[in-house]
Amino acid sequence: MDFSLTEKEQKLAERAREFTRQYITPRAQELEKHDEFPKDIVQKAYEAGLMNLHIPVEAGGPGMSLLAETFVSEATGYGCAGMATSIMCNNLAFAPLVIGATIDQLKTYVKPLITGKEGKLGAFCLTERTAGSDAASVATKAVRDRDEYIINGVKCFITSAPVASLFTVFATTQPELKHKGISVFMVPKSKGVSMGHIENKVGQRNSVQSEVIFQDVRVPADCLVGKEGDGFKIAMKTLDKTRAGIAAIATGVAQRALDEAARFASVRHQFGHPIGEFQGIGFTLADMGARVAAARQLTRYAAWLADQGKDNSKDSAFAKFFASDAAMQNATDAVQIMGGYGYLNEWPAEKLLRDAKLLQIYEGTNQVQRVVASSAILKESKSLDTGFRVKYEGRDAPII
Ligand code: COS
Repeated sequence: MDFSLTEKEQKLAERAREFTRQYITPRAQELEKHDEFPKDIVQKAYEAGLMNLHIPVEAGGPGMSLLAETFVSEATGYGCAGMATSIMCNNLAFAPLVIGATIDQLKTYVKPLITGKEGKLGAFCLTERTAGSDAASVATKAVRDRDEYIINGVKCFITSAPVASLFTVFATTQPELKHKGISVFMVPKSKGVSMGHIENKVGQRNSVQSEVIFQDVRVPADCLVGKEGDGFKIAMKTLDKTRAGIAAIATGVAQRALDEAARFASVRHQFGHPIGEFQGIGFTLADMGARVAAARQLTRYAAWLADQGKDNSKDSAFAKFFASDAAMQNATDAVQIMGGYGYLNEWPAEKLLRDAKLLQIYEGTNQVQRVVASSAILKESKSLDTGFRVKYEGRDAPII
C-alpha cells in the first residue's frame, strides 16, 4: 500500500490547498448568504486545473489517480464543503462515462466541456422523487425510435443541474427487468432539457440542486453509454469511486472543525486557563483528531484500491460513512467547545455543522453505506474459518 503521489500530483495537491486559502475560505461565508452558485470560483478552479481530473489522457483529460483527486477534495472541503461539491460535480457526472463510454464518445461529448469549448459542467441524474436509496426503481423512460432515444421523466436533487450543459441520465429501457432494464445516456442540454424547482437547503448553500425535466427529449442512439441494461451496474461502479471523493470532502470538514476548535481552545481563557487545558475539552480535541486521522486513512485506502483496479465497494462505503459521521461529530464538538460563539453565524463552526449534515445524506445515505458494507462482510464471512470449533451433536462443527 503506497499513498504517495507523483510529482505532478503533489503539485496539484499543493495548488488545491493554495487555491482554498486564496479563493474559497475568505469568501465561503459571505457567498452562501446570497445563495448563488459560486460561478467565478468554479471558473477559477477550472483554470487552475482542479477539475475533470479523472478524464483519461486519450479523451483530452489529465488522467489523474483517484488518490490525487481525494487530496484536492479534502483541500477544497476544508475551505467550504458546498464549493467543493460544486467544483467536484464533474467527477460524479462524468464517472459513468469514463467507466462505460468509448473514447470516441468521450471525445464527442465530454472533451468540448473539459477544454472549455462548450459549457463546462455536467450533472449526474439518477435520483427521482420516488427513487432515492432504491436507485433501481427509476421511472424515467427511454424509448428507442429508429436511430434515436426519446427520454421522458423528472429527476430531483440534481447537483449543478441549472448550470450544467451535459446530463448523465439513468433511464429505464425495459421497466419489467427492474435494475437490469436501466440504461445510461449522455444528454446535451441543447436537446431540450429543462429545469424544475431549485432546492432551498440548510447547508452546502454554495452548491445548487434542482429538478431536471425530460419531456420528449430526443438524443441520437450513440448517446447510449455501453449497452442497454448496463446502467445500474455503471451507477454502482461510479458510486464506488465517487464516495471516496465525498469522504475526502468530509475529512476536510472534520479537520477544519478540529483546527477551529483547537485554535479557540488555546486562546479562550476561563477560570484563569486556556480552556484546552481542561481535560473535558482536551480529550474532546484528542477524539476529534483521531477521527480525522482515521477518516483520512480510510479515504485514501478506498481511492488507492480503485486506482489498483481492485474492488473498493466495501471500503469506499466505510470511508464515506465514517468520514461523514466524523465530520458531523467534529462539527458538533467544535460548536460545543466554542460555546455561544459556536452558534453565531459570523463564526465558522455553525456552517461546518450545516454543511456536514449533507455529507451523511448525499451520494447514498450512511444507512445505504452500511447496507453495502454489511452485505460485503457477510459475503466474505461465507469463506471465513476463524479456527473456532464447538462439539455439536457429537461432532466437530463450525459454530452455528
Ligand atoms: N459494482 C458492480 N455491480 C454491483 C455493485 C457494485 N458496487 N453493487 C451491486 N451491483 C450489482 C449486483 O451484483 C447485482 O447484479 P446482478 O443483477 O447481476 O445479480 C445488481 O447490481 C443489483 O444489486 P443489488 O441487488 O445489491 O441492488 P439493490 O437494488 O438491492 O440496491 C443499493 C443496492 C441499496 C446498494 C443501491 O441501490 C444503492 O447504492 N442505493 C443508493 C443510491 C445512491 O447512492 N443514491 C444517491 C444518488 S447519487 S448523488
